[in-house]
Order: sequence, then structure tokens, then C-alpha cells
Amino acid sequence: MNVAEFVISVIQRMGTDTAFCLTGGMAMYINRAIDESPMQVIYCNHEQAVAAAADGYAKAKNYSIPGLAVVTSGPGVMNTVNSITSAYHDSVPMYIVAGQVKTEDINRFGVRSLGAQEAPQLEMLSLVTKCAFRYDPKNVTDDALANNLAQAMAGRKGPVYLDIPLDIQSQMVDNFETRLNAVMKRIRTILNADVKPESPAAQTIISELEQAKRPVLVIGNGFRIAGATRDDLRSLVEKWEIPTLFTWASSDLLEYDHPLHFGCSGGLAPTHSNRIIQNADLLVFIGVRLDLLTTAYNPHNYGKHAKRLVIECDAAEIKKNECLRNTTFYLEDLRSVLGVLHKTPPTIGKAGDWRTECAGWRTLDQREEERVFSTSELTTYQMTRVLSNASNVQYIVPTASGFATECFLRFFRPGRNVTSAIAGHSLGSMGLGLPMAIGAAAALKQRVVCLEGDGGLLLNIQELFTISANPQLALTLIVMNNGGYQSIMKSQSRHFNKEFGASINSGLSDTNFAAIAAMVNLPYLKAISVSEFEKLMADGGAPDRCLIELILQEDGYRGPSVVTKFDDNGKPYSTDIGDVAWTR
Ligand SMILES: Cc1ncc(C[n+]2csc(CCOP(=O)(O)OP(=O)(O)O)c2C)c(N)n1
Ligand SMILES: [Mg+2]
Repeated sequence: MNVAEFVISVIQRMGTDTAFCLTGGMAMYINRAIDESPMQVIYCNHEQAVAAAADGYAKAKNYSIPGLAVVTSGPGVMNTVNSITSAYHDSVPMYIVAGQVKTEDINRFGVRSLGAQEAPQLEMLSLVTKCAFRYDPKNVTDDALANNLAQAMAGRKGPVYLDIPLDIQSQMVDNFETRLNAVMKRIRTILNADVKPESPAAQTIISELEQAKRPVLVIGNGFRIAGATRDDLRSLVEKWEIPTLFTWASSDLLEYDHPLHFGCSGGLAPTHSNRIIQNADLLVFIGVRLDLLTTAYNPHNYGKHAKRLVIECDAAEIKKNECLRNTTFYLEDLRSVLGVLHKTPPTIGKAGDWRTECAGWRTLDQREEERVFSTSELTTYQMTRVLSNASNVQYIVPTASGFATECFLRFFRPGRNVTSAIAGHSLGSMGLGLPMAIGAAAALKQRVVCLEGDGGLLLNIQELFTISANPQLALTLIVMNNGGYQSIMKSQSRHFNKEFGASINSGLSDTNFAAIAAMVNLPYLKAISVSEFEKLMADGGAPDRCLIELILQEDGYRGPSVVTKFDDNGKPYSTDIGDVAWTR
């Protein structure tokens, strides 16, 4: 057994059962190691997709099993950078195992290029990974290897990059099994080290909940990433019976119809959710990093009348918000916090009046939303409603950028146990939806629905050939055709009253999605009205593997949001998120 097989065996023992790969000479022994391992191997057609698929895989495994991307040196690694950055931002555990030129060819002279297909991959990747290292057993002990690989799953999770020079990949490993067992033992020790039997955060939460009159729980995606389950959340929420708010990335953790699900507050949000956050007297944030989109670029204002308790596992995220008034931060592992919270008796019934008041705001808001957006035209709002109601859709990968996606994320109403795994919550890159959905379909071995923009799809359109080569992937690709880059058109016309590089009128192609589907032998279906789309999403409608083109009508309205006003002296100010109302 050689070094390449050693590394792949460790990753396989972490639970990873699939590798995503694009082959190359400088990774030839790693390529053979995955081919000969019991893992399923999916060969993508671009390294950006290889890394994005590994991200989609880990998300589909609830961030509890790392994804695996295998690429070659130089150009192979360089092509992964965008996807790895996205995974780093989203705290996705994954390994990127790359080839590297042989040791004697590695650039040590400071010339621009020495080895054939060599790049400063380690240096570049170290900025967007939790750990980046070159593996040569001569320089990296087994303990150090275990420490480095454990980083993907320890603390705030994230990608780990390693490359192995070609001459090292093929070196024999003595005592293979014994060393493998020792590495695994060390990794497990590291991963359990942070769980403590006590939790100062949990103690404070319990005593503050006893006193609060208008308490609110705010759950972020950090809750899921930390390994907490939907059942964990349900038991907390139902035990405390307090209104619960979410972020776009976490709102699927509880079904939208649950009486204690009060939506996602933030910059583009239901009016009732923002009213709740601005009227609360206690806010318990769990796994929410208070990013600028969530706080509407104003963390000071966000929940300003409440005592804020923030549970976070990343010290830098705490430092970022240290200046917030009335806010206490706890740097704790969520598993310790939940361990204590689950053992405490319920505090039911204390916030009854507040709950009723919040429910009243929600009813009025929902009624208004339905009145304003109801139409038989296939708007993005109506597309979202159909997908929310489709009982045969359990797992959706919405692309991370674009106008149509924004509407989906704003209005999606997840059913029980339905997952919406955004293809990059933070980076917002075009084109990652399709490869991430491929990763999810490979992980779940069940139907995955991918929502891509007509613009974004073209960035990784070659991945349709990956679907073609893997008939086992049950992937329904929905292309939201709104005539090009709607988000760009809207902002260009707002700022410049013209359009460039945004549609067929200004430099883009008129894309024939039927011809594209035919090229890869995917059934092609099309909907131009709500009822047509409803039929496709009903049982017995569209087959699992197909491309559905939706011709979307856009009026550009996303519901009420913060607006800029001017005071008596002509000075501009933004309306408070809590005061946003349904007036156009
Ligand atoms: C990799 C990348 N390049 C450029 C952008 C800037 N950008 C944001 S949205 C967008 C247009 C997206 O078009 P489409 O996918 O059709 O979505 P739509 O806005 O039409 O709903 C562009 C170019 C980006 N987010 N990511
Ligand atoms: Mg578009």
C-alpha cells in the first residue's frame, strides 16, 4: 500500500463514500487509489465542479461527513479556488486532495514557473481553507497528519487542502493498518475534545428565559453544521414555546407551518419576522453569525431593544461584533450547550401573550403577501409556491446568486423534513448550483431538485455531461429562464438607465435549452404557466432525471423592504426593519 492509498483510506474511514474527481498525470496514484477503493467515484468535467460537488455532498450529509475532491496539480488546483472559497465561507467540511509535481521540480528559486503544471497552490489555497499542507511522511508525522485532517470537522468546520508530490504518492507505507488505526484514533480524540458536560451559555439562557416577557430564539445554519438535528430543534422550540426565527440557510430546519416558525428576519424579509425581532426583549442567537444581509447592514439596530445572547464557535465572528451593546457572547461548542439545555425542565406557557401577538402579526402579513402576489402567471413567487407544495420534492439545491433565487429564498415555505441547501450562502457565486446538486444526488441516492438561473447554468453547463455519464443520479434540473441576468439588468437600469452584458439585447446568447437537453439525452420539459408547472411537479409528472425550463414573468417586486428616506434637513436615512410595511 502506498502514500496515496494511505491518505484515501483515512478519508474513507471518516465516513466518506464518494469521491469527485477530474484526473491528471500529477495525481495519477491518487486517481488510482480512489478508483480501487470501495468509494463511488463521480468524474466531473471541470475542477470548479469537482470541488462544488464535494461541497454539495457534505451539505447533503448534514455537514457530518466530509466531501472529497481529487484534482491534479497546477491548473487542476487553480480551477477549484472559487468553489473552495464558497465552501470555506459556508463552513463545509471537505478534503481537496491534489497532485503536485515531483519533489525535485517544486519551485524553490522564486522563478515564475519551474515544474511542468506547477502553481503556488499551497500558498493560494491556504487563504481559503482551514488548513493547507503538503504531505510527505518524511516531513509530516502521523500525528500531524491526523491533526491536519481533523481540522475539517473540528470547531468551525471547513475545507482542508493537501497536495502530494508525484514521487511521494507512490512510496510504500510500512505498518499500514496499525498506522491507519492510530491516525483515526487521534482524529476521533480531537473531534470529541470540545464537548463539555457544563455550559455557561446554557445556564444564562435558562435564567434569562425565566424573566423575559418577549423572548425569541434565532436559529442559524451553525445549528445544523454543529451536528444538531431537526429533532433537537423541535424539542427545544416546543419545550420553551417561544417564537423562533431563522436565516435563509436554516429556515428548513423546522417546517414553515409549525406554529412557532416565524420566518427569516433580515434585510429582505417578512414584515412580521422583522417586527418580532425589533420588539423582542430577549434574543437567543444560536449558530447565527449576524452577517450583513441578515442584519440589513446594521447589526446595532438588529434586535436593538433586546438583551442579546449569542452562541458562537468562531472567536473571529465574536470579535467582529464585540462593540454591540447589550450583547453577551459565548464561545462554546453547541453540543455542550444542547447537552445541558436538553436536560432542563420546560418553561412552558410564560410567553403566551407574546406568542399570540406574534401570531397575529404573521396572519396579517401572510394574508397581504398572498393577496399581492396571487396570479396565474408563472412568476418566481408562484414557482416558489409550487415547489413549496410539491410533496415529492424532499431536497432542493437553489443556486446562490440571481434575482430569481433571491425570490425563492425569500418566499420558500419548507415542508416537514424538506431540505433547501443553498449552493453557497455567503459567496453568492453563479454556476455552483448544478455541481452541488450532483454532489447531493450522489450522496443521497434519491431525487434532488436543482434550481439554476438561465445565466448561472452556463458557467458550469459542462456538468450536464456528468449527469449523462452517471445515470444513477436522480437530478431534476429546473432552469429559471427570465431572459438573462435579471439581477444585473435591474441594477443597471436603476443606476444607468441602460443595459450591458445582461441579455440577448446586450451581448448574451439566446440559449436553446431544449437543444442542450437533447445533446445530453435528458428529457426536456417546459412550463409557461402556474398550472403547467404544477402538473410537472405532481406525482407522475416530470421524471426524476430531466431538464425543466420555466419561462418566468418578472415584475421585479419582492415585497416590502427597507427604504431610504430624508429627514427635515434633507439627510438620508434608512427606515427601521421593524417599521417596514406593505405599501408599494
Ligand atoms: C461567478 C459570478 N460572476 C458574476 C456574478 C455577478 N452576478 C450576480 S447575479 C448575475 C446574473 C445571474 O443571472 P441568472 O443566473 O440568470 O439569474 P437572474 O438574476 O436572471 O435571476 C451576475 C452576472 C456572480 N454572482 N458570480
Ligand atoms: Mg436569469
